[in-house]
Amino acid sequence: MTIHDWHTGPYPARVRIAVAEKGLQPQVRFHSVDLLKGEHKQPGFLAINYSGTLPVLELADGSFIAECTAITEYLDHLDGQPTLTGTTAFEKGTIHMMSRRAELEVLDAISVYFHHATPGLGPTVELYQNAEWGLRQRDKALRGMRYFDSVLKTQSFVAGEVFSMADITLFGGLVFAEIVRVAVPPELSALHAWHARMLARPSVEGWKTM
Ligand code: GTS
Repeated sequence: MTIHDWHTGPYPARVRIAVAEKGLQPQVRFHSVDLLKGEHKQPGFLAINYSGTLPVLELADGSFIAECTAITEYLDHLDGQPTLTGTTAFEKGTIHMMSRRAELEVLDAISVYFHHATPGLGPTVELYQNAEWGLRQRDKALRGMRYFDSVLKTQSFVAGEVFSMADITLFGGLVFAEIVRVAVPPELSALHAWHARMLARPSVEGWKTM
């Protein structure tokens, strides 16, 4: 399998962590797509992912799967023993709900802030910017952090008592927040404690060096 990504990107981090959680590193080759040069917006890349985003998983038969959630589902089912996306109907539903919520309320919101209210990936890539929209999304992300702090006050992980894809998604949000210097408010102690537990996971420790 080949994963087309950018080694420090927050969304790529989600898939790199999933690869490590599943112990799939020996089966994966990484191919770097230069975001700063806008390679992800060139026709060659758009042919494999219409959305022009990273990461993209390329399979041996030449097919492609884009979107972190979809790639994580695929990887999680390779050995028939899903550990990241749940096994029962309730687990699967809850994990998808919380992962999507982490995208909507934190990760995607921070991403919009980055692309609209900061220089983002530079003038070659950022053809339209709306700073007010970006700042609103930063504030949305801060509200999202408060929500997840309240969730983590009553349970160990984002989707319950078991580590899952939803934790990886929220972690991606905090990776992006750190890059753009949106600090997690200090009083969100449950979110900080969860983040420290995430940083101690071998899959997370290793994602940058993969
Ligand atoms: N919904 C997509 C997913 O979940 O895969 C979003 C992917 C995404 O936004 N990826 C970023 C990207 O391609 C990569 S990174 O910023 O995390 O490194 N951004 C480039 C752009 O121009 O939007």
